[in-house]
Amino acid sequence: MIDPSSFVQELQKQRTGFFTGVPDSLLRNLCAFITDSFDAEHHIIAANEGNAVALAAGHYLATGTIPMVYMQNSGEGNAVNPLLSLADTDVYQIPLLLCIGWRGEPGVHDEPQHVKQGKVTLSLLETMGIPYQVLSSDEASMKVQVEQAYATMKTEQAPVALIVKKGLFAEYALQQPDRVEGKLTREEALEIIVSHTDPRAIFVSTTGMASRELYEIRERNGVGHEKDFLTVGSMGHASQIALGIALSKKNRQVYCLDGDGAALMHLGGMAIIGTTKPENYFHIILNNGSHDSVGGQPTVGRDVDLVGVAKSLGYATAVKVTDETALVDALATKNAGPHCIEVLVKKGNRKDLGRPKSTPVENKQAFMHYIAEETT
Ligand SMILES: Cc1ncc(C[n+]2csc(CCOP(=O)(O)OP(=O)(O)O)c2C)c(N)n1
Repeated sequence: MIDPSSFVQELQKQRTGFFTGVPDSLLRNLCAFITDSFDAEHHIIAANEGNAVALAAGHYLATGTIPMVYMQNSGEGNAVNPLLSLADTDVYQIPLLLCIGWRGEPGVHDEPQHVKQGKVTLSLLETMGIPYQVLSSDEASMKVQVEQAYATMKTEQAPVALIVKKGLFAEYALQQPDRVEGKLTREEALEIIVSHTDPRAIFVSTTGMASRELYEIRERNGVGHEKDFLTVGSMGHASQIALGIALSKKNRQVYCLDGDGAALMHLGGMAIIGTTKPENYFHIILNNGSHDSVGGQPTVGRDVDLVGVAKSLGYATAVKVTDETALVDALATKNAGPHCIEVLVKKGNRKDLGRPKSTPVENKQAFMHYIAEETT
């Protein structure tokens, strides 16, 4: 195992002093150490991985020192464009150290949304012409790999990736005081939403614990899962999946159950919801000010006015609620949407929270069947 502090020290020896990225569960200990160790000028949790690459490129342009960009391999997709059309040797030749968590590594059991990404993680880098090494769990070898990565970045003037396997980094718990307040847990908020909406309502839930909690609520209630589309991967896209459904199912209420991190990741989607104006659309943002599902690293969700954003982008109504009564009132609106309900929730989840037992394809089939037969 590698101590996150000794890994970061190796990067600092190479003059790296700027860190940016989107948190990942496999990089949880490293992300927590970086979050605790660097101030806002030296560490920025980006809205998405493509933004992180661009932010790091800006740092390089301004300082000539090589920044570090961390991400889950799911985020490679978001990063492909700036890696190939900005940092690449054929374009601006910008050296960046990429640190990528390898979910779905072949041979290691993982959730379905990680399997394909895990299989193509290395070949995707090869296709992009980005040299990589799978980081060693032996401290001395890790140091050599880091030196080699910097040597390559300097000679090639291009990004290089270090791939991080599950369990590589030693435990490091986030020390930062938890400044996020909330009365309801995310799961309590979801329970209230499910029980105060039309029984024919359709739900599209976001990536991470929210989808797992929604699944368990249905199990507890002894009902099926056919009303719910669980966006287990594709973080940040639940709101547009819900929009696509709402536009074609105008006689049904469609609820996007979003996270603050996910909503911020592709915030532009809210402009499309606000201007498309689906009257049957509810955008519920469960705001815990953090990437709770992957370790609780902070987002800027509690520092920005999401209600103001929704209003300015054309949502018919937008409210912020903190307790059950206000949430139930907001859900009871009979006015035409789109509506935005920001629910301030606590961080954290039940320790015994399970995972969906059905496959994504089974989920999709049951969902499509349900909404097809309920068209009229
Ligand atoms: C593109 C991409 N980047 C990163 C991740 C890893 N990831 C999964 S859930 C999550 C946090 C989501 O935060 P938020 O939407 O605020 O919901 P919360 O977990 O706080 O309920 C992250 C970063 C991912 N799945 N996909």
